[in-house]
Amino acid sequence: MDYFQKEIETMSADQKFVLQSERFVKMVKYVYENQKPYRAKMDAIKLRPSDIKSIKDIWKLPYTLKSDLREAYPFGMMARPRRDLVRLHASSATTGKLTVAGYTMRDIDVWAECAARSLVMAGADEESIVHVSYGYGLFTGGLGMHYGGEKLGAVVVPASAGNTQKQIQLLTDFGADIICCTPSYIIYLTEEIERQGLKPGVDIKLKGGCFGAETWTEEMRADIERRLGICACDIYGLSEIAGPGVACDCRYKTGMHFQDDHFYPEIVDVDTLEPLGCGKSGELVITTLTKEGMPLIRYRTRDIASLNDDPCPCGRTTIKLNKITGRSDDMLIIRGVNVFPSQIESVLLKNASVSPHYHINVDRVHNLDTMEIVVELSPEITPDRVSDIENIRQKLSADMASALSVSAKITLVSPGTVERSEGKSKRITDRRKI
Ligand code: DLL
Repeated sequence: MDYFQKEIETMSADQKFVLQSERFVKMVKYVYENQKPYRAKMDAIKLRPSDIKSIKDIWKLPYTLKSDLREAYPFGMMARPRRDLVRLHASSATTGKLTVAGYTMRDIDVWAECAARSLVMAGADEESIVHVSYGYGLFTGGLGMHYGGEKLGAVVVPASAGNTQKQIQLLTDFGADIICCTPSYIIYLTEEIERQGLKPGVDIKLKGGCFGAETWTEEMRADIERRLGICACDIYGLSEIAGPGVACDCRYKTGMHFQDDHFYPEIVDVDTLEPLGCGKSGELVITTLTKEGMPLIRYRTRDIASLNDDPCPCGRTTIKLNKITGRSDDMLIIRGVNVFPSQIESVLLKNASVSPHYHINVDRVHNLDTMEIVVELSPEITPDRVSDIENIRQKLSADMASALSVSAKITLVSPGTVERSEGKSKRITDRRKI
């Protein structure tokens, strides 16, 4: 199966422009009439829905911020009365209140369609068994991929997160060909599969997976693909917009195909908020084009990424989202230098002596920022002498300093000692904020 909805996924640029413009003009009017906080923003700059003629006018509109959602907590951003909503999801903010999202039946349906498109991109079809190890609950990962799998007509195994031994038993007994979980969890599962001597392709029948909800690097992808013999697709989403499936890689991995008939992406400069063209890295801003329950116009996601419009051999014509490199609020400023955890991960994964399990500790000692990277030695490394470990440490230190332009203390620990995560991993402890 090549596509889930071919006509939409391979639409020409002209058709796309017409469709996006039609939906966008309607959306602005709908939001103005039904979402008070945004109406106030438009009124404040004397902008009327009739001033918006096509998607090209998007720059005229104000941004919606995470803080707008928090101020309207819990239901102030809903554009429909409660009787029209059928589901609530929420994601925990590091700074207190939950960010809540409400969905109508149609919103759930559109989201399931996008998740189904994503599963097909990862290699699924109606014959597939889709094993979902994302958590089911307020987090959108589990239910999002679940409904996507059902929409596709596949068999869904709602394993949810946790209980790794049971997950492996289900994978071997049911023979799932597609798995959905976080990248850090698939690494953990892979280790366990290897430890039990199970053979990918023989005992484990996986062919592909949709891995997302946290940043991960190309090096991590290569590691997963090599060890499991699968096609590892990056999948992006956020509960405020729709959960997993807003964008997803196809097997060519030329960037995540952004479902731009439903969600319109922009990249803006983090400081000046000037819109940036393809290839330039900045904050991802998303406008929903069809959402009913909680539509959002120019929502600043805080995610840092870039877009590309290069043709993809798969034939899909959507704009593509390059890998998320971090969140603007995840960015560490160490002695004045900007550092993203993904840069650290890249360096670690290029070094065969260590494994991709790490934790970053940041502190301030005598007014000076310090950064420690605690990383596990690779299980294959059995150093005979203390000097072997010291050599690995020195090499990593030097690689890190040249990649980050700032020095870090490297602490090597034994395999299996860095805490594993079943959902989103928490890789940073910043004591400067405690
Ligand atoms: O994480 C939805 C999701 C579930 C996406 C499963 C993919 C797979 P939230 O909990 O609302 O929703 O968190 C959204 O997670 O703004 C990003 O910072 C981050 N994120 C999501 N997908 C990716 C990805 C889900 N592929 C926040 N790469 C987003 C990097 C991601 N970060």
